[in-house]
Amino acid sequence: MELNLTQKILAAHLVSGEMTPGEEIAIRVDQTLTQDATGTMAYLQFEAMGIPRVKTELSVSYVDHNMLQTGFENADDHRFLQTIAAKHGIYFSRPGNGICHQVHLERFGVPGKTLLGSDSHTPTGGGIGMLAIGAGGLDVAVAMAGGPFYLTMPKVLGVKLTGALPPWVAAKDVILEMLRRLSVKGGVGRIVEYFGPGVATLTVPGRATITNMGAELGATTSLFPSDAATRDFLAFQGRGDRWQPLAADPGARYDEEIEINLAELVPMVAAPHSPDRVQPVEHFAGTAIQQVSVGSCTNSSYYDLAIVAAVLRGKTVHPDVSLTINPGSKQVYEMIAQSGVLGDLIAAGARMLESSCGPCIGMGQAPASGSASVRTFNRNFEGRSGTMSAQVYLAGPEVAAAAALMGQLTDPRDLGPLPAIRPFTGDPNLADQMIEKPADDPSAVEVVRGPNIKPLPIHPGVPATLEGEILLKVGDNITTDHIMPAGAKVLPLRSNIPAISAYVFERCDPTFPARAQAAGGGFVIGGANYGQGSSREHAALAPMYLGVKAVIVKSFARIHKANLINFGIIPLTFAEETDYDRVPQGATATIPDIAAQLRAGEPLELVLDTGARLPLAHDLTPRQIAICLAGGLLNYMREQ
Ligand code: MIC
Ligand code: SF4
Repeated sequence: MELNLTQKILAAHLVSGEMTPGEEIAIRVDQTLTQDATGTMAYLQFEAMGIPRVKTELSVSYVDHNMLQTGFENADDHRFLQTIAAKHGIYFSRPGNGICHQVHLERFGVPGKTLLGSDSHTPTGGGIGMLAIGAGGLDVAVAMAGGPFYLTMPKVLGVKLTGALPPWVAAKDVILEMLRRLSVKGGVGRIVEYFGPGVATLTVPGRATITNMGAELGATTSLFPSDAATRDFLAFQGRGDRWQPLAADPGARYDEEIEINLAELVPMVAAPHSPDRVQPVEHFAGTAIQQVSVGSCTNSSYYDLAIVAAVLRGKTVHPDVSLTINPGSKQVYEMIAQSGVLGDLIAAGARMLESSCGPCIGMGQAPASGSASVRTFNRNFEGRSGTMSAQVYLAGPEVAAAAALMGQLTDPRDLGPLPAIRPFTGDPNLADQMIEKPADDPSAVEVVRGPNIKPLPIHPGVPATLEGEILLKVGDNITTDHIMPAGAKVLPLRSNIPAISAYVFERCDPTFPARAQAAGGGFVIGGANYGQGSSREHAALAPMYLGVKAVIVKSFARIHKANLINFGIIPLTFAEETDYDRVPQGATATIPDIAAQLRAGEPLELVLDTGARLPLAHDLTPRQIAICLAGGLLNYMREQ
């Protein structure tokens, strides 16, 4: 039978289950990655499993998020990560070496392998034909311990690309077009596989931009074939031996199929405050802009920075605009330094930042009150920039460069012909001096823990009947940035669940943590696509610590739902979506006999003190039910 590329890679890694959409499957994980903001928890969990050395082919720990060191916390965490990596067989990418996804693509990714990363943008690896999936830190810890990764077999959405991008139109516009068509929930339960004659016209970094931001579709991952461009990319990285050609079989079928003619795309932006509010930039032409930020795991490759430099060359950033640049990796930084791109940027007045996530996760560069910012990033959720009143537009580097020059949103096609970028002809420096190999003698390594690293809270286990207050009712598309904000103030507390819990739902209702604790816990009610966005398991761990017992919504985003299960919060949905309207915040509720009913596969009910009895639904597998009832995956593993 003809297989598409997704099916081929999954079949080669299948440990259990049937590859029928909707069925639970388990796959072998070849590589893992973590970043610092999720990594400290992941390694504490790995440590708790008592496995001396990782069992994957390769595991890498990156430091790229918590790079502002306004107190001791982040630096302490970096030292913890460095020492625990050395001890347990994990490569360590030092702060300054770059953003995990960019560095992994350059230095470690391999076509046809599986990669599990504790960051939702792990699918960046799909740009070289890797099946790369984002997950919570605990799932990554299990993979490092040699366990398989469980997921619901997604549908495969084939996207046929035809034509070629016109001048000034970017790979970013391809994924913005996908978001315009499908929305932030259109990819849920799907792997997006690109194919067709248009693929060959896209560079590997361009493909990686597209698979990276496929996370914003809610997709499990996105995947490109591995072809001549992939071979050249790996050869440039001195890793040509890792290349193999990979593509769907001729005549292979997809569960769903759409087509994008690249030649018909125009420069676009995603308007505030959602990555799917996409329109051609010309609709917003003239909107005054006060900040332009180029970087993030979506758009921080050599070309992305070189095109900005080419637009600005010999000119100065508009007086109303602050332009910040984060090169995606040390390699990219060295390349722009050698080619003269860096000099052009500095001369034009760009504010050069380090190779890190930076403003993308609110680690500095919060915009001015009520101002507008154009960012080449992937998320523009309200408040994520660090400024609640900021208006953030997402765009490709061409649109960002035009805004930096003109001080307003401008269709870059109005700037005239596309300027030539400075070519890179130098030495990309493949020595990896900033990547440390694991220690030969683990017993000689002492793991250093700072005072901010607190032990993991333990779930008490699920009682026979759940009882509590409806603590909070929120609407559709609630992001993990709503549930557990990031940014310069909160991120340093990622290793300290009691402390970080004080910020749960800060952007929806800052009284939530105190109320939840005073009420002895309870329930959260949400709309559709609850928990979209980041993979941060803190959005489950901290609510668990505050006593949240179940979350009842219209529908869930994939990673967050898995994280809720992993930490013993039961993810339920309304059997009738309209029942959402019948649950008032503040009511007292019970879910009678939940443990017995779940085990027996019997229906559940939410019984309110208003007298209403609302039927609930779930699609938990028996394994997931056992995990929930044990109070999470760590308890469950201990029981096994
Ligand atoms: C993000 O982009 O939101 C993050 C920060 O990279 C997160 C991970 C985290 O919260 O640490 C992600 O996307 O998974
Ligand atoms: Fe870092 Fe932003 Fe990418 Fe998340 S989306 S990994 S914060 S650059």
